[in-house]
Amino acid sequence: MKKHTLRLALLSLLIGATASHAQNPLNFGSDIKTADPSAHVWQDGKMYLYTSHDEECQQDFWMKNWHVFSSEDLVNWKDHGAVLSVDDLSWADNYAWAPDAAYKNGKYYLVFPAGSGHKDRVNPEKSTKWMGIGIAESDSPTGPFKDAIGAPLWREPYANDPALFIDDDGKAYLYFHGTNFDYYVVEMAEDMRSIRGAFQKMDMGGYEPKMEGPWVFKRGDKYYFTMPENNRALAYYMSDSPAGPWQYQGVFMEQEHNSNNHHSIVEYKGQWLLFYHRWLDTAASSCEKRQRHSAAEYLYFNDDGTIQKVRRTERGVADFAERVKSVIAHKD
Ligand code: FUB
Repeated sequence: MKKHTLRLALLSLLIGATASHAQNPLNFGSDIKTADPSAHVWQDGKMYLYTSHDEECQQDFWMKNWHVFSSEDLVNWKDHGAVLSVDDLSWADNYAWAPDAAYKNGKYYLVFPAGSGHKDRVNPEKSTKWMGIGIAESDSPTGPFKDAIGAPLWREPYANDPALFIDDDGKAYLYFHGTNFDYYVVEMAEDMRSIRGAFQKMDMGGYEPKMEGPWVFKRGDKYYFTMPENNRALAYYMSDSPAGPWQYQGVFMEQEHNSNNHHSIVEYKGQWLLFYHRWLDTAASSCEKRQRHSAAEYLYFNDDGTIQKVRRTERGVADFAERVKSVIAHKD
């Protein structure tokens, strides 16, 4: 009996310890529901997450604003609030979907999809929904951001899920999800207020599944184009150039609950990190459905540059600060 009680006590201690170290979903200090986290590390050495914001129990992805969060240890996050809202736009009133951000010319840019109208799921021909991509700027990484041109960057094709990649030579490339325009890239003009040149169809090596939410990053001299394949499992391509040709490498995070995922990848303090969202049951919620929450995991590469499979964990990057400290200690 005594042995059994001791075992139980040890078990609850262990569960308590694990729970207190659980860091997924990320703790933003409130029960705000966030999705589509785009991670960036700016000159001040902090990690910034630009996210979309699901209203409680949201229906059909009607979303109104974008938030920014910052952290230095990936455990304690500061919510800088809604840094831009569809109410600030003259050309859209809904669909504040997956944003991204960039730093160029001494300014911070928020690139965001927004739109108007309704999607008619029963009679799609009656749908009036339209989406485009806007660009907003600020002197601060935490905004507030101001719509830089008072219009979308273009009206056709229908597009959302922008990802901005600034290469080492300062050129800015914009990737996105577009109707009949997936796997296209377009350069941004130097002042970031318009696109430069034509949309370029990228060579994806003959494999072009349905996708949304692209992300591009560089590691060493290799470029990575990552995306949720069929809007679900995270998959990637590699290339020697930001515009391809790309070679498909496979899935690095499996799908969960047949639900969408949206992600970003960044190196911070020597660790490669994957930010993504999970659809989780929310106990204290007024609706009986899963809602989206931002989460993070470590990302590991093989010697040949390929990405190792990532599992979703509750612990996430809870030990980030200790890890960074121990890497520094081992270097000394
Ligand atoms: O958050 C709204 C939409 O859901 C995003 O734009 C897609 O990538 C998916 O995550």
